[in-house]
Amino acid sequence: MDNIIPRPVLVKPASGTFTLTAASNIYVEPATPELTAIGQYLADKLKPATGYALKVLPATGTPTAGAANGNIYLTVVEGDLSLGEERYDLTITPDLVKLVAYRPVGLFRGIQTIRQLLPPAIDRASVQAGPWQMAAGTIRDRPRFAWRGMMLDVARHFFSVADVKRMIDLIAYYKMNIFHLHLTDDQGWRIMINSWPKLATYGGSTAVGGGSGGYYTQADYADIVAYAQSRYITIVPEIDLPGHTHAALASYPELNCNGTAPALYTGTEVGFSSLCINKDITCKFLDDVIKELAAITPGPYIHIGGDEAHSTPLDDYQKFIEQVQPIVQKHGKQIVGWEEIAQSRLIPKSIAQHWKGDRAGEAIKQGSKVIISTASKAYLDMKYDASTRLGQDWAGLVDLPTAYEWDPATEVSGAADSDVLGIEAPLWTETLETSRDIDYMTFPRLPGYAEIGWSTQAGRNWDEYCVRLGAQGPRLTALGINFYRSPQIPWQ
Ligand code: IFG
Repeated sequence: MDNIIPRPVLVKPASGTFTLTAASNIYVEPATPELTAIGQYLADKLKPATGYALKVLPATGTPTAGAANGNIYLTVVEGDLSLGEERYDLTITPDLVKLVAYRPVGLFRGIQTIRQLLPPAIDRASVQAGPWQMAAGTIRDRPRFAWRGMMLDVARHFFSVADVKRMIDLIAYYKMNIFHLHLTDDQGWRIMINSWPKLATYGGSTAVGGGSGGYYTQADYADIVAYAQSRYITIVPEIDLPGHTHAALASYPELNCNGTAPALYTGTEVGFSSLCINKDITCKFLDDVIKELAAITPGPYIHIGGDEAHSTPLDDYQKFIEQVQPIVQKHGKQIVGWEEIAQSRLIPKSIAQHWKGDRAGEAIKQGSKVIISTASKAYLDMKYDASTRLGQDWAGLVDLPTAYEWDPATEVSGAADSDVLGIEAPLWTETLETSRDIDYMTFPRLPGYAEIGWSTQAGRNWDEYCVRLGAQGPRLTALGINFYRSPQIPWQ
């Protein structure tokens, strides 16, 4: 019970073990469609390695002694939501695994703990020997931060719906709840906007290095969103504006101040592009894009980028950000932006994402909340060390201790704990082309970010954590993850 990542709030081991068998049932109460689906998710996760087709059955009250023989019981009860909707209590005895939550999302988070309490082979894709035992004990758990996420840049290099779903499933295993999709940039526009189709068909036709690119149809995007929702993960779509817009400018001549569309760009420079701020059609473009994106995004957030607008005069930039915010609000969404947006007047409930510099403090002074993605600690595209083939090093080298030994609450000077929504680890893909490349830079640093987001700061230390991370090695292997076997970790 002492190898779980993220570390639970309270773990009380007890004597004895629970054994999962082919005769075990998963009981849910109340047997609503949502709880039944959560029960089926667990059954589906346990089936490949055990070969058991566990039944999901309705229960009325803790299963009786007869039925309590080696069963799992998932239940949602009325409870104190002041400690958040994701809290859960897990009690394991030799007879019964009982998971109690106060909202279905808490059950889903607790199921990840159940998965980690079973032997590492449980995550293998083919039938293994077993026995499938869990140590008895009690766990009470809930997250520290509400925003615990990863960002994937699908603009520099494009990644398939299947690749994106796989990453969503993996961050769910570590109880993350936000997946930020960086959909547009200079090298590619990756989401179909029906009123401006060439953004995707032409603007999405290439990538860094000149490859074939690609884009998500609105049906693809709906598929990704639904998959994330089934794992209680919110998709945050980003349309990066007014900089990082070369792909859009290349797609429509009328968007350019000089009425001429530049050629597509396949390099890796930043800061050279800008929408034409003082053109009426730019306003129509913004409204059309945000309207369509909001309509297919059930989550509350739209990220409008705002970073590295080095080719937008400051007064134009300030005007632009003040122009975009009411458009996002009109379409019913909350605005998120990289911290440079704090150079403008921000509307209430806007969110600034700290990555470098000191604008996040200014956003807080305006009443905004912040997400912490400090490049020198949380950028997953930073090399582990000088020998790392992939990635960049402009923010420094981010080895495992560097990625773990910090507190989001103290990254922005003047920020109170309540100003910090949480943590997000961005993965920029200038140098990454395959799913295995994504794995290599994301793991094993991501479990640490998940722990920073979920677990209490008190008691978190590298010497204790690195042993727990080492014990995750067989699980990462079982999950088929191409992770970097850092020499800094005592891998089991
Ligand atoms: N900064 C740029 C990204 C990407 C990154 C690579 C932000 C907010 C450098 N903007 O990070 O587009 O190029 O590490």
